Amino acid sequence: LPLEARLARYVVEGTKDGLIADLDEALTTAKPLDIINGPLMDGMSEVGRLFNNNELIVAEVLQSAEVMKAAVAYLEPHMERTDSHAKGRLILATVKGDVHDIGKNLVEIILSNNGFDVVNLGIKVAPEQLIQAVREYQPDMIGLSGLLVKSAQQMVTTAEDFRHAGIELPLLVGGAALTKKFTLTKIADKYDGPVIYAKDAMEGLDFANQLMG
Ligand code: B1M
Repeated sequence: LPLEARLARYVVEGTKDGLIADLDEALTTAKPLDIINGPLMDGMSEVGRLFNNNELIVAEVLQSAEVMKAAVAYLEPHMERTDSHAKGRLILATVKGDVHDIGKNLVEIILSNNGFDVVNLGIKVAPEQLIQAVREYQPDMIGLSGLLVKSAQQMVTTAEDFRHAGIELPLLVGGAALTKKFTLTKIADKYDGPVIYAKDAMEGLDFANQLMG
């Protein structure tokens, strides 16, 4: 198999045998982020498709996620980083009821490599925990991730709770089940500050730079 197909296959099959050697080979010609956004994401999309067709069980998807995480962890030290720091602080979380964290963690890596101070609150983070964290960490921006359809609704609820708590910080949202339209209508409707939808982590960085950089 060609290199790109092999990289996608590690994710689909949930195996790490040979992964590092192939990542090293890929790094000789491609940038770490292009490896993630290209073959590794292709593998994850295939996992999603197979899972949707009941051809994979949750335990297998979990193994795929492990491979993806291991690959991202291996690639991270090879990523470009800027020397500038203290551009601003962002608190980041996967919303209540949702355990998906690979995309959120990618946002953390990319923003922290580019001079932002990121406080990663983890997964299944309830609005009250977020409000508490805003008070504790005094961020310049809040980032929410969620992949389930119900997570999009949870973001609306979270935005509403922020409004009641008087929080108007820029709110960056992303995740597979969200759309720009949903963000600008449903979420923004319940929030007093700016709400920005990012389709991927790089777009998240662009917005963070525009707002805080
Ligand atoms: Co789940 N899962 N999963 N899953 N899973 C999806 C999301 C699903 C679409 C699969 C499918 O059916 N085709 C489906 C959702 C259906 C729906 O709601 N419509 C689904 C389901 C149903 C479930 C369970 C309910 C299954 C079950 O238990 N029966 C369960 C939910 C548990 C829960 O959350 N309460 C579940 C569990 C899991 C695992 C634990 C096994 C595992 C997650 C492991 C982990 O994250 N640690 C898992 C996985 C791996 C997936 C798929 C296959 C891949 C997700 C992923 O990591 N993608 C996924 C199918 C798919 O997405 N195609 C699926 C790679 C990642 C880099 O992309 O997170 O989208 P993503 O991030 C992107 C952008 O979205 C964006 O940037 C990233 C790219 O740069 N982005 C942001 C994300 N957050 C951002 C925040 C930002 C900015 C950009 O700013 C703050």
